[in-house]
Amino acid sequence: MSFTQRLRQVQMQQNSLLCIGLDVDVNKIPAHLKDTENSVVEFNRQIIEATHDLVCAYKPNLAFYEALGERGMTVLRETLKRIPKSVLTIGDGKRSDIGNTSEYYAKVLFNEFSFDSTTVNPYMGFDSVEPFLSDPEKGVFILALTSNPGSKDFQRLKVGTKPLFEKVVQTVKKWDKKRNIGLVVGATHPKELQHIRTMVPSMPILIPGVGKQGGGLKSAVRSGCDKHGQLAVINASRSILYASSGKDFAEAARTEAKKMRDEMRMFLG
Ligand code: OMP
Repeated sequence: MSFTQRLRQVQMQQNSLLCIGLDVDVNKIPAHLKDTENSVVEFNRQIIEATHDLVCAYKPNLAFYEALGERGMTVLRETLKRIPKSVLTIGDGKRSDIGNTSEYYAKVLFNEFSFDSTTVNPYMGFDSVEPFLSDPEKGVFILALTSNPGSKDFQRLKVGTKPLFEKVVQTVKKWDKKRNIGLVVGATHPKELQHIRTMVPSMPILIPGVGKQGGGLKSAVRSGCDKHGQLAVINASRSILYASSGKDFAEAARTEAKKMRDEMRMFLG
């Protein structure tokens, strides 16, 4: 089964488009957990336990685990163990390099950590992306138009008459022989998201940038989904993880995640 089919199945079973970004910042962990030996694992465990029925995916951003030094890899592994198999995982590393090195990045993400999918930067071209594509079951979300202000510096530059990000979308579509490629498009660009969805009617789109970055949920859902109301994976990290800094953090995360999940269903109609 291809990654795109897996995503459809999980979104149908979970009845959710929501992805929670497990971007755990040790400085923001509730005070009562800070003294425990495995505070980050315990924080993640409680977040996952409180929200796993509301999401289609969890997306640990590798930066937050690498920042923990040596123990970061153990924390990541222990976190992944706690994610039920009914939900997909996205290892957010935005990696890519010359083919030989990319092969090792792919090995780390897909074999060592067994992520179901990852984010990849297309700037170095096909040979840098190809090693991530070999297993049809493993998904590769390629950066098209990112949510941050700097996305205008390169991604919107004109190549001929079209912006570079459109060229990326057109090209990546041709690479998608195994139906395991998706795109990353920020919720902060609603018009462009709508246009990109018309260019790729049946490709997964990871949509970060709602919540703290100011992107709207309604446009993310209405413009990001395919005609079956699927394949948009809408990510929120800080707004859910840190909904409360008290002992009730997991409950507050659940309340926020449920609110988002329910709003998404409402926007789908
Ligand atoms: P919040 O702003 O806290 O919801 O976090 C957003 C998450 O999505 C972070 O892990 C970012 O690294 C990631 N992200 C973006 O914010 N913008 C993008 O364009 C792409 C990503 C990503 O690839 O996930």
